Amino acid sequence: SEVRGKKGEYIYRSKLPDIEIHNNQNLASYCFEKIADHLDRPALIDGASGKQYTFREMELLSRKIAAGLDKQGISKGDVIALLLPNCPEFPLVFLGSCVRGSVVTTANPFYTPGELAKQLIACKAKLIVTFAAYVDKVRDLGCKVVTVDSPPEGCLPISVLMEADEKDCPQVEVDPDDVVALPYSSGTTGLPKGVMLTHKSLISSVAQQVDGENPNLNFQSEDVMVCLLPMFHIYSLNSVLLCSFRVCCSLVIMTKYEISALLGLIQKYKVTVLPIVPPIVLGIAKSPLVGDYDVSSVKMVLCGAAPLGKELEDSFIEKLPGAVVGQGYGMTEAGPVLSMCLAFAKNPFPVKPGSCGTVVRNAEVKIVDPDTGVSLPHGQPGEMCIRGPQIMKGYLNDPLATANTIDEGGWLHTGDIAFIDDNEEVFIVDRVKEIIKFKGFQVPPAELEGLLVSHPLIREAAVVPKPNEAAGEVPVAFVVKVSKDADLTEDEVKAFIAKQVVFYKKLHSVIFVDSIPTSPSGKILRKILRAQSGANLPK
Ligand code: 4UV
Repeated sequence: SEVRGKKGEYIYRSKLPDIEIHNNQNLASYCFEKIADHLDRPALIDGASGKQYTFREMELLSRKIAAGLDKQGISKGDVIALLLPNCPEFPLVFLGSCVRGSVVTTANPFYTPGELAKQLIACKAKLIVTFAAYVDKVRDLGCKVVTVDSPPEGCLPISVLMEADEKDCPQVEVDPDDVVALPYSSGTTGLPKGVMLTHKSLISSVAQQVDGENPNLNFQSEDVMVCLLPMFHIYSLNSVLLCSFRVCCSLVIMTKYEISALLGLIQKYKVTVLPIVPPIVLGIAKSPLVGDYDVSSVKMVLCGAAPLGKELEDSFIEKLPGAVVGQGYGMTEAGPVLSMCLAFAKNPFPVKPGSCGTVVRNAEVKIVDPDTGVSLPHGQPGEMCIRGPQIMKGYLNDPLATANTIDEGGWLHTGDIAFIDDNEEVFIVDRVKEIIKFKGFQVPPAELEGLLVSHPLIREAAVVPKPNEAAGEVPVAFVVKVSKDADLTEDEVKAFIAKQVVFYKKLHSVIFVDSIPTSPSGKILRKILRAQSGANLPK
């Protein structure tokens, strides 16, 4: 393309050679491509109950579920919602939906009815798969509701999907650009939006990680991975579920993360691959329990979704001396993986602590000056941009937000400030986007600001991150009251928000101010507030 040819552009690539990626097929066919030799291997193991599904059963169930979805009126391109904590049914229904040619949107089952309504109405979800405990939150949305456990009145049992006749499985031709997954993300600005990930995007992303003679993430069918990260988040959906299916390794599923339960599962199933996030790294580094379990099977620890400090990484390595510890850097819109630690490769490369890995193969990265758009050489920090077959098709029904994120040259702008060192490793140093990350979960300031100004006594509000050891960041609000003597306390504001949002979006503190600093164009000057949120409050 013309951008590539421009003189003076600095473009970064993986140290691994490009590979041929067969991304013009159904994502489910791609995931099942190698199962023939592993049919009786456990694909999914429910950690709590021990219940297992082999690859043979998983593949058969994907066709049964596709038939069941069809019977329930789900056509190609229709959206179904998974409102599930981690459980075997999540990947089974996801794969069934791939086979049907429908689209899965994922949401946190702890979301409030308000949060769920916004997403499920916007994407026109037709059917929801959930547990009985969450049904009341989605009753009014006019969707069919299927429950994994015993169905409350008006809902259907999951047997309508799992026990359908696979002979009724519809033959569906998918186009590589058909959407297969629709996670929600606020991206670089504004409210959460539906991220259209296609069969091509997800096949490409998985291939960039685990395919090729020298895979970037080298795990094989003999490996055992543990899935404790929430499946509704793209990190788990892609790098844990889809990657494990592609290589035919076993996946031990944890519904509720708890450190001793995790250590027990590692010991029991001889877990070799441990994908986690920084708060769990912290939990393990600090836990005296690790010595009570045999965790010597763990050979690879992948951390991502939020920054991992070097000291923390060092103290963690002491607990798991036999493992290679490294980071992956992802963003929902990027498909999601942008860079991956090359020490995880089959023929590994030397890497530095604190790096987020090297750009994945079959993709290009640029670091641009956020003000001028000029691309920058090694060592200079700027906005990380990525291009490749794995990035999203766009935001659902939002061409403007799409155009603001993917430029005419096909580059996806991340809103992360990073530099690439002379060893081609990515170091994230700052963020120019609004998003706050609480334990790796997205907290979109625009959503909280919208709720705050809906309060009759609040005129203006701005929400910014404040550093926090346990969570990485927590949201704090700057609030302007309608008048100086308006009767409104910090606790009242916190409670007003808390009842409307999932736990990790709750405000940590509220600071009453006379005005919110804005640019001449009316944009909140978040940098100023971020500095104040760190300085004004006790750490
Ligand atoms: O959209 P999102 O919630 O997406 C993610 C996805 C993360 C990963 C990580 C490893 C994988 O293997 C994988 O499949 C997915 O978090 O949030 C995107 C933003 O989170 C920050 C950064 O600001 C992104 O734009 N972030 C993600 N990973 C890192 C990170 C990291 N390793 N270090 C620092 N910040």
